[in-house]
Amino acid sequence: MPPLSTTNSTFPDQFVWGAATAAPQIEGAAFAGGKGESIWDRYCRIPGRILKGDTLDVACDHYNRFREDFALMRSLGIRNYRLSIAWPRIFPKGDGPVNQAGVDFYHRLFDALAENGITPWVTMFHWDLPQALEDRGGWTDRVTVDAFATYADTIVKEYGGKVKNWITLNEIRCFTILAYGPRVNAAPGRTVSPQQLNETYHNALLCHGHGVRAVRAHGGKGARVGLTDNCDTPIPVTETEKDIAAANAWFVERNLHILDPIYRGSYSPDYLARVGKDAPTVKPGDFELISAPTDFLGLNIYTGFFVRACPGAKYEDLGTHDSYPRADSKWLKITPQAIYWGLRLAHENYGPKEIYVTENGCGYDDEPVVNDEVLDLHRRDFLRGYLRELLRAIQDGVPVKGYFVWSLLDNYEWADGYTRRFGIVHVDFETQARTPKLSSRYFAEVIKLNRIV
Ligand code: GBH
Repeated sequence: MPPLSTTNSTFPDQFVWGAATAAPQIEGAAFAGGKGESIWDRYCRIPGRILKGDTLDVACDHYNRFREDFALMRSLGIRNYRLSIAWPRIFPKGDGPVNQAGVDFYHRLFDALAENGITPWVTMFHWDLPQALEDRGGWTDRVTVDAFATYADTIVKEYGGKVKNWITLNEIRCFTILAYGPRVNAAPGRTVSPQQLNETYHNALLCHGHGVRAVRAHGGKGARVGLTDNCDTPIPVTETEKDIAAANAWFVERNLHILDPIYRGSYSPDYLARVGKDAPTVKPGDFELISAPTDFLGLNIYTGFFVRACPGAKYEDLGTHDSYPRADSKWLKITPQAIYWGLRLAHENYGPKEIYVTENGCGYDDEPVVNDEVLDLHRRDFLRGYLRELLRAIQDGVPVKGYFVWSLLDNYEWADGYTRRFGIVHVDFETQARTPKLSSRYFAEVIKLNRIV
């Protein structure tokens, strides 16, 4: 047999391979160790909001099992781990007194990572706002911005010796627009006026700025920081000039309210025309804070929307038929090209120095363990297809430096509870047994050989 050609499937040297999680989705111990209540701890108890009424109380019990989980990561050869710190574990009321037990917990966790040779990539905020802050206005009020500034300073000072890669916020639009908008599907689930809604993400952008400021001030040597955004991603129906131009127009329209302030230091005239009297309040100094230079952009890319050129309009968004292939997560159409176009359009429009795919993966319902195995060939195929398109983006000049699979473990999938499983490692939520799925073995091989296998 001729040798396998690997020239077209090999990733650049030093490419960062990792797995991602978030504190509220895996830690459990929701009311232990002095942790304060988060908006999700409250929201998940509202009848009808969460599939099967699942709560975050126990989740993967990672709070008590992190050593075992890190040993498993190590055995799979996963050397980079994106995790989040639970704000209410550090400041149970959002601001005010620090909870020393929470501070100590993450010290132990970072030490255990180091012992296993795993590099942490730490998200400061992955949606678990302290409920006490929500009671004072939450994301609609600058009280949250002030509290976040203190929180960011505190954690960067505390852990800066152990953590060099910081991500400020995860997916601003999900904890603002989806949480305070007209079609609520996230905590706190409080619909506010259109003007207030625009304040929510302006406040989130300010927090991002404070996160960057905190890392520059206290991060120490080699500290780096960026935002993780989940840009809406179009796919040109044909990869031809006219459809690509249409896709680009769609991309700009759908993402400018978050990426323009960060990369250009202002809201664009198009955005301001669109929101009119509902524009957020911008105070002197806001944009200096928001647009402070970052080291990288994190992108979570799961799915795309098909767009084509349209006479007389900027684009046509085609929507998809029910029969379009998707994961069990209903919103997740299987569209490998989304990762190519999301990366490429972010690069062409905003030119971040480096881009990391901070999440990509798929949620399926029913992956039974049989003979100590989960044969998730659907996930293996999903990952392989997306990695191919990611590599194409690199080959076309997009500076993608790393990829984190979502997720290490099956976990609490927000409004979908424990039903939609995203892990490359299966979790039995009755016994807390972990079983690596076939996809984790596949991913381990990709990491080891640094190429698509
Ligand atoms: C990410 O969100 C999150 O960062 C992560 O915590 C999460 O577990 C992971 O992806 C998998 O979902 O039901 O129509 O209201 C991904 C982006 C945006 C996808 C909100 C689900 C809800 C669509 N998410 N969306 S809908």
